[in-house]
Amino acid sequence: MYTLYYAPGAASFVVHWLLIEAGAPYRLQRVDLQAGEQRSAAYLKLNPNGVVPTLLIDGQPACEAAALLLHLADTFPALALAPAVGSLERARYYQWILHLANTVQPAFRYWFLAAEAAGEANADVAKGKACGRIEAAWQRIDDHLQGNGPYLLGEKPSAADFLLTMLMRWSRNMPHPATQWPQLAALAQRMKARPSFAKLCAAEELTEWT
Ligand SMILES: N[C@@H](CCC(=O)N[C@@H](CS)C(=O)NCC(=O)O)C(=O)O
Repeated sequence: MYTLYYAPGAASFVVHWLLIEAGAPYRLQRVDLQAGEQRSAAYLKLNPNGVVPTLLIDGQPACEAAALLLHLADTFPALALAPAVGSLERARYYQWILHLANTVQPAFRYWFLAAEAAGEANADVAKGKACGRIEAAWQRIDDHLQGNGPYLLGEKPSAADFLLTMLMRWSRNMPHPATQWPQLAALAQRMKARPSFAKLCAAEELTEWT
């Protein structure tokens, strides 16, 4: 049994999505980020970073969205979302997940929380830089998908595409959302067509980009 500490549409989204794909038994525990519940003493015991997601696996906490994604893809091999360990495809799978988690995801924190990252006086500059970094990433990924797609690893989806889709969703209200890039738009369409995506949006009560 899993328990997912989540906030609607947040970095927990991709973990929730995999749990639904897997048909795994889980319960949801909503964390009110606006109210600062992520900084409560009780929550910090589970996740000292004070962020969502946290996943209780048999009662024990684990965190970091990309790590949980990798873990779930391996735990449920029937999903076929993780290439064989030791294969070249697996190396590329790690490459994409780490790139998305290390490079693209942190740029969103600068976009959404520029003042926290760079100070109030520098917030606009930081936001502009973050926007540029995110758009450059979309361009590079779109270039990759052109000829190598339709998914990041080629013909078949992997867990990396789920992480990419979550990040693309985060860009929906930016000046240039990811879906303005044609290959990314096609990938988003395919991922959103999965029955699990509608279930996920319903469970998180999301109404945008559904
Ligand atoms: N590296 C972490 C980042 C998680 C993260 O930044 N979560 C955000 C929501 S998308 C959060 O909980 N923010 C609350 C806060 O920073 O106070 C992960 O991928 O799990």
